Order: sequence, then C-alpha cells, then structure tokens
Amino acid sequence: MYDQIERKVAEIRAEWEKVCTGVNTPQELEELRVRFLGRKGYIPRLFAVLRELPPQERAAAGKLLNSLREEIQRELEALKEKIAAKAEAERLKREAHDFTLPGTWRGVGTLHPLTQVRLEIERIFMEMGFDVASGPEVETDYYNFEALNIPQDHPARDEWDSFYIGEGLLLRTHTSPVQIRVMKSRKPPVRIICPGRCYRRDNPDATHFPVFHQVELLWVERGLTMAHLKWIIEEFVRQFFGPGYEMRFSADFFPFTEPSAQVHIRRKDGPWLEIMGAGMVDPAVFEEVGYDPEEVTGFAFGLGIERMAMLKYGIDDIRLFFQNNIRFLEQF
Ligand code: FA5
Repeated sequence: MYDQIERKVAEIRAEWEKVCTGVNTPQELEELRVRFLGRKGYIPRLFAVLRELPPQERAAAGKLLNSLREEIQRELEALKEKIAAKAEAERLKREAHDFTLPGTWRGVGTLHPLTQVRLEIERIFMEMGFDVASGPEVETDYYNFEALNIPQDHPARDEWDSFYIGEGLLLRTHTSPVQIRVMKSRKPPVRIICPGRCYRRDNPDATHFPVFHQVELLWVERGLTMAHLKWIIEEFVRQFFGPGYEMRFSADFFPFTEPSAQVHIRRKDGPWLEIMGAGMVDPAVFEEVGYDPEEVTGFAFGLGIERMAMLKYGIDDIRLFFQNNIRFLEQF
C-alpha cells in the first residue's frame, strides 16, 4: 500500500512540474490550485486514501503527502507573485508617456481689447499721480442723479435713460456717482480715476450699446482751472493715441459741471467721435459733499472706453466688442 502512495505522489509531482511552467494568468493559477489542492483535488483525494492504510504505514505516507502539499503550496505562492509582477510591468509599459513627443498646442487667450484699453488708460493716469477708485454698479437715485445736481424732473435726466430695478435703485448710467462717494469719504485734495461699467436704455447702433464702460476722472485742489483740465486731456490723448489723431474741444452742458465741455477725436480724415464729457465741478456739488467752493476748485470728466478702443484700432461698430467672436478678439 505504501508503495502505491509513493508512486502516486511521484506521479502528482511529475504532473505538477510539467504544468506549473505554463501558467500565465491568475485564472490559470486558480485552476491549478483547484486541480491539486481543491476539495476534490489530487492531494486531498490521496489523503482520503491514507485513512485506509494500516497504522504502521500511515505516518510515513502522511509525511510524504504533507511535504508534497507544502511544496505545491509554496510554488503556487511564488507563481502568484511572479504573475502579479509581470502584470504590473506590462501595465507600466502600456501607460508610459513619451515626454519627447511634441505636445498638442491649445492656444493662449488674450485680454479683451476693452480690458487692454482700460489697463492702458489706468497706466497713463496712475503715472500722472491718480489713484484708482471704484463704486457700485447698482446705484441709488441720490448718488446717480440728486447729488450730481440733477433733481427729479430735471430735463437732463432724459439724456440718461435708466434701468430702474426698484424704488430709488438703478443701474448706474455713468461713473460720476463715484465722484460723490469719493468726495464724501475724503478731504481734499482728491485725485482719482474710476473705470467701470455703465448702463443706459440706449438702442444699440454703431456707437452706442446699452452696457458700456467709462473712466471717470476727478481732481479737486486749490487753484485748478479749465487750463489744467485741457492740458490733462491733451496730454492723455497724446500718450494714448500717439501721432495721426486730431482733437476737438467744444462747449457742452452737464448739471454737475460749469463750464462744461465735450471732446471729439478723429483719426486722419475719419469721422469725429465723441469720447468724453468734462468740466469744472459745479459749486452746488461741492456744497452737497461738504467741500467749501470758496476754498477748492476741481474738474472731472467721463470717458467712453469703447469709443477709445474704436478710434485706436479703427473699429467702426461698437457691437463687435460684445459679440465674443473669437476671430475678432484674436486680432488684439
Ligand atoms: C456723462 O456720462 C457724464 N457723466 C460725463 C462727465 C463726467 C461730464 C464728469 C462732466 C464731468 P455722456 O453721457 O456724454 O456724459 O457720456 C460720456 C461718454 O460715455 C460719451 O462721450 C461716450 O464716449 C460714452 N457713452 C455714453 N453713452 C454710451 C453708450 N450707450 N455706448 C457707448 N458709449 C457711451
């Protein structure tokens, strides 16, 4: 009987040695484990036979069988590790990146032309010593009109057709309310600019849009005159446009400045385009903010950013700035 067991063990070992070299996947490995060690596998079946052996042979045969089982278990473990290592190596190879390949160019965006123009305007005035201030786009009737000497029912309100969004609240029609906010919060001298968005119920055409941008300027100090205002504007226009542009300064009316002016610019022999309203701060406005009009004088202007960009880049329709057409924007 013992001889038979010994022969069987040798047969199983021979078969194991034959098949174990051909295993490549975890599934194949599992099939082998079941074939040799599973509940109905070769080795457990042989253990069952062992019970029928006479006691004096059983111990020796059991030892033989145990060592075969341990050997196969050890080798299964080793194979498992080998297969896992191979799979990992293949995965790394498959997922490896070749960093020497040329990349896919996704393009770099550019600043919107209106942003570029705003930054350039800010740069010029900051170099002249102006601070940049800001104020809310949702404004009260008081700051947008009343404090600027434009009472309810004043005909000048017709010029600024407004978007009202509630009792006494509107989208600001110009950046001039920031003048009031700044003067109420600071003592003179004041020297600020304020770039920002404005809203009017204007029908869109080549030079108007319901949403547009202004830069407000305000300088308050002792002894400022219209000559200073004119010089600042001329110097700014010279720096911003360079040669090849003409400027025209003419009389205008605003309730919050006296005297008031408007400025037109044209490029070579192109059409004149109004770029700003300006003037000497009206004494009534100084009184409203608690400044003494006998002590200080000042001037202000409100400049249209879109109009500046149109003149600089030779764009004849303001609506192009708001269509977000990439072929248009890419040119800047
Ligand atoms: C004003 O808004 C005054 N607050 C300017 C001012 C400030 C005068 C300080 C005196 C002292 P006006 O409505 O003219 O003025 O607008 C000024 C500029 O804003 C215009 O010259 C134009 O360049 C621009 N602008 C006005 N409305 C529009 C619009 N719908 N679309 C594009 N630009 C506009």
